[in-house]
Amino acid sequence: MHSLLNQTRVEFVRGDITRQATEAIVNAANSSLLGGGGVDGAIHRAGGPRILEECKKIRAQQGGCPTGEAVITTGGNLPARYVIHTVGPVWHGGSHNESMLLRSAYYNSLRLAQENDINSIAFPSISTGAYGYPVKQAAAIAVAAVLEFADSHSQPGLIRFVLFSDQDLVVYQAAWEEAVSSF
Ligand code: AR6
Repeated sequence: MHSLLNQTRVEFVRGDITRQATEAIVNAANSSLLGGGGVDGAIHRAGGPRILEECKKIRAQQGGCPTGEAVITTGGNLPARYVIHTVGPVWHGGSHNESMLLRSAYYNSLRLAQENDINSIAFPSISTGAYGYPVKQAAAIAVAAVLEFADSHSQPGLIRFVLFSDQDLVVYQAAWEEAVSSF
């Protein structure tokens, strides 16, 4: 499914983020930037050691990546030229600023892409795996952040959500339709 908003195309697909040929893919990282399981593990495995080398340099400069913020590295051996590493919040029941931090993770990733003149970007479902964020609530925040960004920026011209299951794909598509209809 896709949808056009001003000059931005927003797509929803089921797939593996490491296979995406967008200019950048987003990693659901942790603050250490040293890798982990889930999407993070898959990206480092597929992209090779150059990604971790650059993560370590960033860590040496700024001591990791706070929750809600984003940093950029090479894509190494991936089809994508860049990886934008962002850190979503761990779900603690919803009253620990989780929604604001999740929104920031998406928004700051898009801002970093735009600053680097990146014209296409793919997102996974940040925080809904190991970090336990309920997927319906996370999807509503993710699509709202994208809608808000695309409304005021013409770049990236392509924003793709890459969901790992059909179930998540349906949830994200429904969240998008709901958000667009009430925007
Ligand atoms: N492509 C697309 N989506 C994927 C892939 C893939 N290759 N692999 C998993 N998913 P998670 P989080 C989905 O746990 O919740 C790591 O250890 C997965 O099914 O990767 O933000 C980090 O180092 C789920 O829907 O990210 C952190 O410590 C979604 O991606 C922590 O996990 C996110 O799951 C971050 O946890």
